[in-house]
Amino acid sequence: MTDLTTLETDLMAQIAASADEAALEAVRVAALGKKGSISALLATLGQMAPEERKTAGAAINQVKDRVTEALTTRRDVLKAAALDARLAAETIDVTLPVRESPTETGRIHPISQVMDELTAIFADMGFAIAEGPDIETDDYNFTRLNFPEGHPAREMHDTFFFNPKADGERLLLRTHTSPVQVRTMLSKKPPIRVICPGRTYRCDSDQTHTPMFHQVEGLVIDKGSHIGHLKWILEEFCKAFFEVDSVKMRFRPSFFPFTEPSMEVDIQCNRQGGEVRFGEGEDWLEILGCGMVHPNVIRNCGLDPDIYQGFAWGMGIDRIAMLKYGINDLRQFFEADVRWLSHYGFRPLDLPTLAGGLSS
Ligand code: 2NL
Repeated sequence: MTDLTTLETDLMAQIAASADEAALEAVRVAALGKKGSISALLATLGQMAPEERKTAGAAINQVKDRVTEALTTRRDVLKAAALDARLAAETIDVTLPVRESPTETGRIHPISQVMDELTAIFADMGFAIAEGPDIETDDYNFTRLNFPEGHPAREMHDTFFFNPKADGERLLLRTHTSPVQVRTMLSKKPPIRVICPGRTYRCDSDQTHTPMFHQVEGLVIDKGSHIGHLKWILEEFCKAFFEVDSVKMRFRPSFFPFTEPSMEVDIQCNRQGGEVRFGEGEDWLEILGCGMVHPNVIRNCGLDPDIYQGFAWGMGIDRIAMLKYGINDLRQFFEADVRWLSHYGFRPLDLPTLAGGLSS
């Protein structure tokens, strides 16, 4: 009987010492499993005399019942402890603030914003948007635009040239977006109304010039188009873009090889108090160049200048973006500084529309 008592004490100690359910199960199998210690004792009953079997059987079964109960109790304790540990480890703090999505934190670059604004204004007037490659031929960038071979105007463009190809042709980075309009005239039938926004390149870098900059040019080709149409379009554009009810514009004679006559356009403004206000004041600010498309250009692009006339204009997007949004250093546009972008950038879902307001 002392053996039985020792076995019970031993099993009870093992049960109490089980740290998890797996260890407890091992104790159970070792005691009550087929080859377990209690099962082995029960198997000895068969060889006993009936009297002895009665007392021994009762004693072994009592131990078995107490061990089984202890196992059950310990299992419940371990299960509850395991659940408490999981609950503590997997805590979710539902009071934490929700992390903002990129549509909230991202910002649209002011140049992209201004391109979207320009597009909305000219699309509303019936213009299509045309795009072309940044790498161009000398023919499309210069020759067809009435730049004679060896003419100093070619040098004035500070062109980035590629090394000549095997056949001697020398490609270049477009110095203006005019080649896109050349491509449009060569591929589409008039009437043509397009604007061409995009990147342009000149080998020039200082306070007011970057080697890559952005331009938008416009082109209209039709029978009977004239300077009056051009003036109206530019005035309507300036009113819409600068978000004012009236603008005064000044057209000064100028020269471009691809237009005749050619003009530079100033817009009246007020520069008092360190900021520029449009629609008022006595100062003038140059914002674009324009003119009637030179007959040679119309002819070079496969159209008859006696039937079709046209006008065109071009302006620097970076410059008008600086004017509109009070940005004073051109180079900040290209520094990719997130602090600058979070200050000057635009919220991605506030798209510029004429109905909803361009910049509001
Ligand atoms: C400026 C002046 C200008 C054009 C661009 C053009 C294009 C074709 C034919 C004729 Cl295909 N003209 N473009 C015309 C006048 C001025 O740009 O100061 N840009 C920043």
